[in-house]
Amino acid sequence: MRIDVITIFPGYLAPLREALPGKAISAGLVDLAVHDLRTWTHDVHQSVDDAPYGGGPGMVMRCEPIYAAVEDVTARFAPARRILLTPQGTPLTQAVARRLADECPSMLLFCGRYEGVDERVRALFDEELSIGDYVLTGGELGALVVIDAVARLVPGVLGSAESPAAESFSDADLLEYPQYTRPAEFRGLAVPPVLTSGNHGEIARWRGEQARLRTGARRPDLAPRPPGEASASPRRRRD
Ligand code: JB8
Repeated sequence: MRIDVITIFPGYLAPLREALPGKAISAGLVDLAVHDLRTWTHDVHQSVDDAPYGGGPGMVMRCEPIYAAVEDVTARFAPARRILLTPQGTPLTQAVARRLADECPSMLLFCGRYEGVDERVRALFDEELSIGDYVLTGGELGALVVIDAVARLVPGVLGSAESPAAESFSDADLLEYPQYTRPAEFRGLAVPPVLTSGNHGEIARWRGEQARLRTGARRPDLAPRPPGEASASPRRRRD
């Protein structure tokens, strides 16, 4: 998968060169290119923002550099999906990450800053994504999260043992069951005996039960609901 990111802070994307996404890049499974938006400015100050029409606090990102950048990257790399990170976007879920990994051989992510982008910029994008109901100072952290979640689903990035398909539960339906490794007893805390029993049927049953119990206790919003029962009421967004 090819991923292009446009930002005024290219250094913000550096963490992706570490750990698993970094391995995916080194292995050639993910091709990440980070572009500095100021490359597409022409004035001596390389300005990307201006005061809002109608007044009000802060600055708004200007159309011209963003259109030039997105059109240039599009002409060069034909991204299959052009995505704007914004608090007003569709919430990122595991299903969204899976869809992007399955459908997109390439994608372009644009990270805004300041009070946001000129409204006319939205027309450049196929999708708008939000990573949660809180307000960040810009889209870079959202891009990191989207890329991490999608890159681990690219075929070959995870080893076969840890591959999502090999797990007994899909990533998002249930919380993980409790995990243990050696020693069998640590500061008086023992590993549940079933895990050292060698009975793989019993172990799978125990893990499934623990995952369901944990999901019901901590994330009742994820728990399967009888048909017809209302889900939690949606909350209104401020930003
Ligand atoms: C300016 O919280 B966020 C987010 C916040 C932002 C911009 C983009 C995304 C641009 N503030 O997802």
